[in-house]
Amino acid sequence: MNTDILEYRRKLKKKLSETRYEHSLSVAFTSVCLAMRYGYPLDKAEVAGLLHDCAKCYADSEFIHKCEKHGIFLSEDEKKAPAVLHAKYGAWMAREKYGIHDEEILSAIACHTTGKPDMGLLDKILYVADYIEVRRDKADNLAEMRRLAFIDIDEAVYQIVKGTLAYLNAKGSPIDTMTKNTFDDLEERRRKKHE
Ligand code: DGI
Ligand code: FE
Ligand code: FE
Repeated sequence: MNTDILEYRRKLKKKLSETRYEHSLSVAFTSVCLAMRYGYPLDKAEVAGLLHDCAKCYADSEFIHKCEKHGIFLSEDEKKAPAVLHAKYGAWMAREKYGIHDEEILSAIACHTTGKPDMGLLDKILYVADYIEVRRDKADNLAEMRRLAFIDIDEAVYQIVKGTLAYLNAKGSPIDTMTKNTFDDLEERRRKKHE
């Protein structure tokens, strides 16, 4: 048994609110299920899921200062969309505070909010697990995404990014270039696959 995971859990539980900790556990378990389905190492999926929101112990307004303090580069539109910053800062915390050095885990945490072009399997697993985990109840396409996730993960990622962009546009929220780039990359791949 990987005892590190128990240590990560103890530490995380002290840092996060009860509901955020429950969400993190749930994302870990959902990531493991998707890893079983798509043939990815279960232990890495579990750690990525557990720690993906480890920076959510801070308010969005704190991240710009924290990133500057630790020399983490932020683009201008990242600064305008602070909701995305806990992912980048979370990857930094996973490395520095939890001792995670696996680049696939760090990548998945860093891009779990916006996605990124050319996502790897763990990036996709975490992105989808974060959206479909059992405690989520807001999005109206949850039932369909929960089904699709286990049939075609690429299509699930595409649909979730598309829905997120529509939701942000409707709210008038600033869109991070990375979210847009993720969508363009996925559309291009989808077009090639279907032609
Ligand atoms: O941290 P969680 O709540 O578990 O989920 P998350 O990290 O996926 O964050 C979800 C929120 O991030 C959701 O309300 C959509 C928002 N988001 C994703 N891409 C962008 C964005 N918000 C802005 N402003 N701009 C983006 O590009
Ligand atoms: Fe998050
Ligand atoms: Fe999350």
